[in-house]
Amino acid sequence: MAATEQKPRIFSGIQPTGRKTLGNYSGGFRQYAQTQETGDGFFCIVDLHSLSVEYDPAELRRSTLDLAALLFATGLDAERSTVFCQSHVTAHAEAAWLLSAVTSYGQLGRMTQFKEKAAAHEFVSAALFTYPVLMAGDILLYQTDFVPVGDDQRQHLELARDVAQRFNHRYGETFRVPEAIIPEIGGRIMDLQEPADKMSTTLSSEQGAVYIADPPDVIRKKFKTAVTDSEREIRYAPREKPGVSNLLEIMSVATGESIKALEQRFVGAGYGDLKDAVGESVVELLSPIRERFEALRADERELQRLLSVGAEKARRASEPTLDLMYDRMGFATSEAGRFFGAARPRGL
Ligand code: ATP
Ligand code: LTN
Repeated sequence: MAATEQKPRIFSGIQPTGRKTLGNYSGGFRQYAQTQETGDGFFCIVDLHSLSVEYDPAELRRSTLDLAALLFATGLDAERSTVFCQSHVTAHAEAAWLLSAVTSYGQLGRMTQFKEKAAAHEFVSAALFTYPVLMAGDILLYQTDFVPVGDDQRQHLELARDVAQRFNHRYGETFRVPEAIIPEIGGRIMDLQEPADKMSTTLSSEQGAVYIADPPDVIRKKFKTAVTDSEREIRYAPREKPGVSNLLEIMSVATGESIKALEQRFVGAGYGDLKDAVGESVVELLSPIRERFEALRADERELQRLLSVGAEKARRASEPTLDLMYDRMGFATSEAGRFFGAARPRGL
């Protein structure tokens, strides 16, 4: 089949460590479920990425299954989409090494996420530094067209595109050059207490982040104490009024109403009214997700079964590209070794 007749390939990754936030929902989960409607979606629980900062091995196992439950609870369908674990598909680790040869050391050092996380940890691992190379491999192995992510991943996506182009230039056409899809509204949800910073799984305070698993009363309280400003006017102006603008974006994500419509709705209202309304809209958004999540996470065997179906599909989809990478880079085949030429990646 010609490439143009295929559905676009969608790929995104999400880390299994830490409690997932409303920011992850807005820039991540929400988009995954939407893009699955039009594309051929691969959604990867990036457990190998989680080694880059200190973590607890016993917790990783449980939180990996929890994240699978959350991906299904937010609307991914195991029949239509491929949901799998990065460590179950060894091509990811292999691709990262091969691609490190075409990744610039200087560019890795300029990554904002690396600088922020390096500053926050006493032990800075080499994995934290090379993290974007593994991410580039995740995406490129699947000949991905679109990558739905939050705004914080823009720089990593740029690096993945550079790596693809450098490889193609040096070794011959091998990868599709992927494009990021970042939502215009809700691409960067800010911390409720520090509206100049993004709401972060690892760097936000308990009060600054809303967690998908927070009970309704906790959510309401977090919004009641959200930082705003000393004016009274409810309008969208992210630079001058980051706190209020963030609340409007959150409400737009939760209800589907435009920012304009919300500004009109709140003409003459006070910040207290806005906070209550946003809190309520988020409770309504997250409650059904939390219920589905609780039901799904109870059945560990079923989650493991679904992940093994996903891993098999992901292995089959990534294998031809990995073979082609080895081939193009000049690795010899052994008699029993990798078979070249039998399979080609989609579209090549
Ligand atoms: P950390 O906050 O520690 O950097 P993370 O939450 O960004 O971790 P993941 O859980 O892998 O890491 O992120 C999954 C998705 O959520 C990514 O696409 C990321 O861009 C998106 N995301 C994360 N935080 C936000 C936010 N505040 N607003 C919008 N999208 C976000
Ligand atoms: N770096 C991303 C997680 C991630 C990812 C990916 C996202 C790893 N591999 C591939 C999109 C595509 C993060 O920190 N949120």
